Amino acid sequence: MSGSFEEYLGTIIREDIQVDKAMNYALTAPGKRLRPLLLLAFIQDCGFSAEHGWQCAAAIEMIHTYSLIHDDLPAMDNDDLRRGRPTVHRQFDEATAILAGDALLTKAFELIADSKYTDEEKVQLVSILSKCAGHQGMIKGQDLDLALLTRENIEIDDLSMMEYYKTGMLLTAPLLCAAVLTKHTELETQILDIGKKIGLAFQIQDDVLDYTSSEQEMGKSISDAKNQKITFYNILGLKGCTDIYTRLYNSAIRDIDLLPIGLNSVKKIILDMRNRRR
Ligand code: GRG
Repeated sequence: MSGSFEEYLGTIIREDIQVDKAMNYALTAPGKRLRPLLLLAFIQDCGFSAEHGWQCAAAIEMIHTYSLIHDDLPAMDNDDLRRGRPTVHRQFDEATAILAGDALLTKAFELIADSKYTDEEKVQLVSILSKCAGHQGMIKGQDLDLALLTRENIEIDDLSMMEYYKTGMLLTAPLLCAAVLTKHTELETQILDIGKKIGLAFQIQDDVLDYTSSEQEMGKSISDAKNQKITFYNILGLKGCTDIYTRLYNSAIRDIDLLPIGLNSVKKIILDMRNRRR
């Protein structure tokens, strides 16, 4: 990620009280920034400057960061390590972690509302982000995930549906937002399809990494095995998972090639995702 976007991220929340410190602690931690990268690559491929996308990319990263803080809480995965650092509730306390997550989510929408985008773009961006993050998006995925914990027979389709909502929708959001910012909303259907593929591929790969990578490499707690969660890895094994996620990433890249706009940098990011080790 370019130094300047990182610097910009660090300037958004002015530190005053404890919750601001916790927000910045989580937001400026070394995440992979995949969602901002996808958005910034898309708009640059369409001839816009990266800076044009910063506010929206930061808003998405804030929503993603909030979801990680809350996902790590004792009531959820109860994890100790995230982005190579103690989780927010371990570094601060549980109440502060809940507040920091809530505040990052709301701040994301403040950032869009106060941004330099046109009023029409703002409304479209808010609509995409609220749908992708909300009760018909990421939160729905988390709810399905909790429901699966008590189920005996879990099929691939159940996991795929849950992951589509939990991880896929927020990975699709940067592409949908970039389409708004570059005036390519006519590509929504194709983008939804591409997002679905990379979201599922990313999550299947995450399940593999949970078993094949170390906490140190991943920078986060490896808790699926600890929590005895059924994952793609349990059902399909290493080879089955690797075949499927590689096929999904490749298929997404072919879909991008069929679009009427050239998205070479986006394709490169998807290739990097395919080869990631964390
Ligand atoms: C409201 C208490 C409460 C909880 C909600 C919203 C939520 C909990 C959970 C969202 C689901 C979630 C955290 C999905 C994980 C998706 C995922 C694979 C995250 C890891 O993404 P990376 O690898 O992380 O891009 P970095 O740290 O690199 O940004």
